[in-house]
Amino acid sequence: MSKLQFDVISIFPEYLAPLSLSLVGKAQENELIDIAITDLRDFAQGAHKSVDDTPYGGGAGMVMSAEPWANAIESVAQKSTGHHELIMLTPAGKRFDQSMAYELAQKEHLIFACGRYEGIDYRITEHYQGVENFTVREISIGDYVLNGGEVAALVILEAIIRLIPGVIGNPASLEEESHSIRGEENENLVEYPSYTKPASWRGHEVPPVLLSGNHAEIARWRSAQSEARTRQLRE
Ligand code: 6GU
Repeated sequence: MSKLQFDVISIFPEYLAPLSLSLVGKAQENELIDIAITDLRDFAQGAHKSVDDTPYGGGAGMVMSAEPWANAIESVAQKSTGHHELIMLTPAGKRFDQSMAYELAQKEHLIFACGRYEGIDYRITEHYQGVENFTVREISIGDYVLNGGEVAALVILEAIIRLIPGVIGNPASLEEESHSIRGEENENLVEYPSYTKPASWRGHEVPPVLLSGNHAEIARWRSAQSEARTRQLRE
């Protein structure tokens, strides 16, 4: 299996520094994945290295220009010969979820375009939809507005990378966590609560069933907790 390639394009490369920490950092050290960060400014033209301009049609704020983005995208795409998933990070995109994380974890090359200001000239999305070997997706991480796509890229990368075989020490833990647990109608459920020693802490007791050693009953209790917590969240 060839390793997954991730490229992140941003005008604030320092914002992506956490990618060298923890499990994601280790996955790179262990060569399970490769993450390269590209500074959009390196592809800006002119003495002022400008990457934005005023919006056609008027309105507040600035729009990121197409040409530096195209040059940056083509620079990272030419490193590999296969298919490229171009991910446009925008609050106007499709909401990211666990099933999307599983889907993206199967791809060979993901390019994250971190827009800032009022976004990227929409012709970037339109153009690459028509370019061979490219799939373009517009993705949001939730219904609120961030200053740019960098934090969203960190969120999505972490969710994807932990699903790649070998990244997490105990892959069984992936099956028992929120959004991987299946309900009776195959819907996503959140995780049951967890406890560790001591059995009594500041007057709060661990639910006795967890100390019973009865695995069937523990499994039943945990399913019931997942169902109840999920139902409560959706009320
Ligand atoms: Cl991907 N970008 C920005 N700027 N804001 C967001 C977002 C993305 N997802 C939710 N809010």
